[in-house]
Amino acid sequence: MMKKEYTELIKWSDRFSCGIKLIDDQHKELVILVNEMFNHVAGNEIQENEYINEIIHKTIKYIKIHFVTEEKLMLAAKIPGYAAHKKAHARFIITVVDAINDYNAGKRFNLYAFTKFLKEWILSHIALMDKQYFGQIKILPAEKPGQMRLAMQKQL
Ligand code: FEA
Repeated sequence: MMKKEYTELIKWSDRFSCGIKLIDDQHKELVILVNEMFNHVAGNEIQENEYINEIIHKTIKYIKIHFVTEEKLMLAAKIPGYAAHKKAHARFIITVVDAINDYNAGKRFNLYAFTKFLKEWILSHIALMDKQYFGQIKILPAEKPGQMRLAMQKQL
């Protein structure tokens, strides 16, 4: 049997970079996850359930770490737009939690739809909203990048 070629649904590029390594590194993890999901080859029912549980676990872990990281840095930077950005995160979390709850209630987990949802989030939120928000940090007055560094050190 021919081995399926690995295709990058999303290729990481500068287009996604917000200029802060800590955040970019976390975003890269989501890009890797989406590419993995896109390349997943379905197995039997037991293997599929295991795979879906693994995806759910990785997504929850990502959400817990990433949004806390971003929101802490945003608060430290004191740039306008925090509330709207946090709301966008909350909407994303609700969609993910709804999909997980449906799955736990016995509905089929639509891997294709979930992959597409995450891909669209990367193209909209990461490439636009995160980039725009964290891009402002580069043009902050002198004392603010210092605050950012402090906040980032606490994160690490
Ligand atoms: Fe504002 Fe970052 O959040 N992106 N993710 N996921």
